[in-house]
Amino acid sequence: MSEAFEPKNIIVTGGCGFIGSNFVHHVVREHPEVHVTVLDKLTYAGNPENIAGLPEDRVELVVGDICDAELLDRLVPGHDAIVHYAAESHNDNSIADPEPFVQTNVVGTFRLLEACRKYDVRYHHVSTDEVYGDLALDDPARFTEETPYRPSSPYSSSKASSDMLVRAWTRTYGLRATISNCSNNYGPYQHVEKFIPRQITNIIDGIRPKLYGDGKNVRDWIHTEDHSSAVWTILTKGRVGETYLIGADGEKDNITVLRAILKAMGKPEDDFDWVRDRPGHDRRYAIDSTKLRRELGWEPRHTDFESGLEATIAWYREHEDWWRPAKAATEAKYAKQGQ
Ligand code: NAD
Ligand code: TDX
Repeated sequence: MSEAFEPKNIIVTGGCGFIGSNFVHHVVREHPEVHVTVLDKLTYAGNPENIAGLPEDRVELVVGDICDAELLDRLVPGHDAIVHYAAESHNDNSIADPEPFVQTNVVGTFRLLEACRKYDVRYHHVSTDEVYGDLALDDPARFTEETPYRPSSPYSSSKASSDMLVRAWTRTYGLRATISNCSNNYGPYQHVEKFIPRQITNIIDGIRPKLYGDGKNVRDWIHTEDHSSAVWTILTKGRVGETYLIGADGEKDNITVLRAILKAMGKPEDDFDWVRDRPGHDRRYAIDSTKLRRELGWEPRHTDFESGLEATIAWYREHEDWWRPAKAATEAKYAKQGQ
C-alpha cells in the first residue's frame, strides 16, 4: 500500500447535492483536522440547506461553475485535493436534454483536471457503475475494475467520457488522481426525481408510485454513508492512477424495492402504477468491490437495507419543507414524459 495521503484543505465539488453533501457531513464529523471548500453551481439539484448548520470555520460554500477556468484559478491554489462530485446526475433528464450533461460532466471535469495539473493538486473522481453498461438478469457476472466500458445513456456516456479524461491526464501528465465507480446510492438529501425519494414522497402526497417497464430491472443499492467512507478511504489510502469499484452487495429489483417502501408506509403491495419504460433502460448493475475491500480494508456498515429504508422514509416524513419546493415541478416533468 502506498503512503497515506493526509489532506487538510479540500475542495468538494457538488457539495450541495445529494452524495456530495453527505460526504461533507461525513468529513466534518469524522475528520476534524480537515477544512472543506464546497464549490457548487446550485442547479435545480443543489441546495445550500444540505450543508446548513455545519461549523463555519470548517466548511465554506463558494457558489460557482466547475466550467469556469478563471474561478478555478482563484480557488484551487492553496488546496491539497479536489474531490469531484458535481455532475448532472439524472438519466431521465439526460434523455430529454443531453447538452448540460456534456457541458458539466465532460467539459467541467476537463477544467478541473487542468486546474489540478497547473497547481499540482491531488484529484479524486467520483463516478458510477453505469459506465460499464448493463448485465443480463441471469448473468452470474458482476462488474470489476477490468470490465470494458459500454455506457448506454447520455448520462452514463458523459460520465464514461470524464473517466477517460482522468485516465489520460494521469498517464500523460502524471496527475495524482484516483477514480471510484459506485452503485446506486440511497439516503437523506436525495432529490425527489430519483426512484426511492420519488416513491416515498408520492405516497406521502397520496399519489400512486410509478414503476417503469416490467419492474424487474436490478440496481445494487448502497447507503450513501458507506459511499462517503469508501471515497475517504480511496482519497487517503488509494494508489494514484487506480480505479476502485464501490458496492455493498445490495442487488434488488425495482419492484422489490417499491414493495418494501409500500409495506413500510402501510400501503397494499400493489398500490402503484406501471408507466412507460425509460428508453435504453439498463437491465442490471452489480458491483464486485473485492479490490477496495482487500487492498484498502474498507467495509460497508449500513448493509441492512430494510432499516436503511425505514430511516430514509422517516427522514422524508420529517423534512417535508426540504423536498416540497421541488415536488410539483418534478412530477409535472414526469407527467409530460408519460412517466
Ligand atoms: P445530484 O444531482 O444530487 O447533485 C449534483 C450537484 O452538483 C448539485 O449540488 C449541483 O448543483 C452541482 N452541480 C451541477 N452542475 C454543476 C456545475 N457545472 N458546477 C458546479 N456544481 C454543479 O447528484 P448526486 O446523485 O449527488 O451525484 C453526485 C456524483 O456522484 C455524480 O458525479 C454522480 O455521477 C455520482 N454517482 C451518483 C450515484 C447515485 O446513485 N446518485 C451513484 C454513483 C455515482
Ligand atoms: O419513477 C421511477 N420509476 C422507476 O421504475 C424512477 C424515477 C425510476 N425507476 C427505475 C429506473 C431504474 O431502474 O428505478 C431505477 C432507479 O432509477 P434512478 O433513481 O433514476 O437511478 P438510476 O437511473 O439507476 O441511476 C442512479 O444510479 C447511478 C443515479 O441517478 C445515477 O446518478 C448513478 O450514476
